Amino acid sequence: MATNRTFTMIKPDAVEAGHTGSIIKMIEEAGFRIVAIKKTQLTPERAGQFYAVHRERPFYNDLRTYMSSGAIVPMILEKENAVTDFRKLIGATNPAQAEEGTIRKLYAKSIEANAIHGSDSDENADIEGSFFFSATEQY
Ligand code: DGI
Repeated sequence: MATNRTFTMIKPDAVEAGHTGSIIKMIEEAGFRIVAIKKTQLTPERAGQFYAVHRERPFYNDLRTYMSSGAIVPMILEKENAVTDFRKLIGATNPAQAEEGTIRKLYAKSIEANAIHGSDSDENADIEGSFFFSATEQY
């Protein structure tokens, strides 16, 4: 099976609460290789660009404000079936519906402050990874 890549970011609620290390440990123990990683903070404008697909949704403004409210830890990850397996590892968008043992079940506070992002397709993984990392930052 082909190795491929996904994009993730640990969101402001989880970084602020000091869960970065525990979440990275879960990711590595699930067999993902970290290709790129950094700590940064989005402006409201950049957060809006990242979530542009949701711009017509009622929660868009709140999401932009929340995603720019503190530091985030974006990463590019590699594994067989990376996109699908990573979505399983993080669990449902709403932590109340996330399965036991998933990152969101363990660490998310709410549907908005839900601890972590995971790309939903190979194409979006490429687009989102390039949003944060240049080609020379991916090893
Ligand atoms: O791919 P996901 O992050 O699981 O979910 P998504 O792409 O549908 O939504 C992106 C983010 O937008 C999600 O992680 C949190 C936020 N969001 C999604 N649905 C709602 C929401 N925020 C609020 N407040 N209410 C929602 O219904």
